Amino acid sequence: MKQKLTIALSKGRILKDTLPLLEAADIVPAEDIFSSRKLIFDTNHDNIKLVVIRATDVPTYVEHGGADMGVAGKDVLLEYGAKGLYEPLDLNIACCRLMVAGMKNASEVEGRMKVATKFVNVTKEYFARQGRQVDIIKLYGAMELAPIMGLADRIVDIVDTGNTLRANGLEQMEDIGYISSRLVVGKAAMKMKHRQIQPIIDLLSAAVEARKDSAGKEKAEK
Ligand code: PRT
Ligand code: MG
Repeated sequence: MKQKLTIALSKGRILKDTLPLLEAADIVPAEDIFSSRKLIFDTNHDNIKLVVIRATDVPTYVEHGGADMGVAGKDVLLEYGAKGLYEPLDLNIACCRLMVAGMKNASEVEGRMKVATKFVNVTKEYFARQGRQVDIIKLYGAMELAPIMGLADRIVDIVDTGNTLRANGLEQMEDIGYISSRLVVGKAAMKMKHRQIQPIIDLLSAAVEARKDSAGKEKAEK
């Protein structure tokens, strides 16, 4: 008999790119997620359900077994610091970079630098690894505003096109790392439901490769 399987999806910008990958793995929600206020969705499989939650809650659900597997940004995973999670697949969606940024042409900071970010743990670790002492100011949104208002010398935030930084008179200064969305699987789930989970990982992996190939072809044709 097939065991029940729950997959946690990050709502917001990741979701739109996640659904086609799931569909390629033959997992299709029974109704339109975007026009519904439900949190739990049935799928074309009796035993598989999707829960759609805040991105930052995905690792918590998966680590504690509230969901068996999930999709979350590497930024969220790094900040959460999950030990009880496997990360078997880079889904290659919602790709971006985590950056240190500041006002354009800002001078060197003397003394302790003030860094505003929502990625407190990642930021602490990044500067500590370099032996640089900083004061971290936790924000929940619009980090770009902090240097403009004199709240902080620098920010640590996600950068994709760089348009948001430019539009606010900021520039990229240091590249902390590459971010994309990852498939995560709970350690308990991987053990207990391996026979169900492994084929899904394989199908998702094939879908990721197929998507890379078609993106490559599109580029070559341009
Ligand atoms: O919005 P909410 O607080 O509910 O949650 P969230 O911000 O975590 O969710 P969402 O949907 O905004 O982002 C989910 C995930 O998408 C992030 O965790 C990243 O893994 C990934 N991602 C990819 C991005 C971006 N690209 C991105 N560009 N997340 C945020 N941005 C923002 C960034 O914060 C900045 O304000 O877009 C702006 C920069 O974009 P550019 O193109 O102007 O450089
Ligand atoms: Mg957001």
